[in-house]
Amino acid sequence: MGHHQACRSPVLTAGPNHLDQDAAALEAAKEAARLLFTRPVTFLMGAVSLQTLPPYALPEVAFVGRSNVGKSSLINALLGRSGIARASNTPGRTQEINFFDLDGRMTLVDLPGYGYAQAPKDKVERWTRLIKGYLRGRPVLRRVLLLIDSRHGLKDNDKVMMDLLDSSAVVYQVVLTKTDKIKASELEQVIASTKEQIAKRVAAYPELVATSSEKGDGLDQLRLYVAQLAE
Ligand SMILES: Nc1nc2c(ncn2[C@@H]2O[C@H](COP(=O)(O)OP(=O)(O)OP(=O)(O)O)[C@@H](O)[C@H]2O)c(=O)[nH]1
Ligand SMILES: [Mg+2]
Repeated sequence: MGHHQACRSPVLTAGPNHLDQDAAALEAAKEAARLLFTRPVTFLMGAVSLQTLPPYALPEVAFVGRSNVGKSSLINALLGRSGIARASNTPGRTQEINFFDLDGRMTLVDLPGYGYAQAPKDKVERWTRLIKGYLRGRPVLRRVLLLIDSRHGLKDNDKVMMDLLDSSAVVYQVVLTKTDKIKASELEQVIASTKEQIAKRVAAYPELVATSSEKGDGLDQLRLYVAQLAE
């Protein structure tokens, strides 16, 4: 530090120094978040009923959204590993609530999708009961990531899900998926309209994240959000 700087008043030097510190802190947090997602992951269990949910332990982050929106793919992409969560072209692939332990620091939860029209009615009812029961009755659930296909935006059944989360006071954050499938201008539009719609919601986290599990866009940003919730 030169003579110049030493002579400046503390007030004048506080600004830039603080910005440096903030930027350094942010970089450190990003690095820690990236690191967390390289750590060992273990599949804990798949629950097919509310009676068989695992006991409360670590903070949980749940991946929720319409069938085929990309929940399982996003979990794999965040972890940089394929095949941890089962993803597939067939809608309705994930049929139970799957719990993954991330390094004993948090639990990632992959839920069955909703809104799959071709699914047999009794199955849909069973899944709906299971998803609702889990989302309403889980004290360790720190945040729901509500996945929305960036090509489609919020659909009626997403709004029903948001109603449920609002009324259960579960904080949810919208994550747009499959951004590699649309143009940048379209993405901007869907971001703006989605933000406008979540602004009126009581339990919605105001910031959304636009992601592509395919290309990796937005994953570091999402890792940072999720890592803040780890123990
Ligand atoms: N292009 C592209 N395709 C994606 C992306 N994410 C997921 N997909 C594809 O979308 C399909 C569904 O992905 P899944 O991850 O199985 O979706 P899901 O939400 O877990 O589906 P369910 O378990 O049935 O509810 C698969 O064919 C994926 O390869 C993405 O970011 N970009
Ligand atoms: Mg799935």
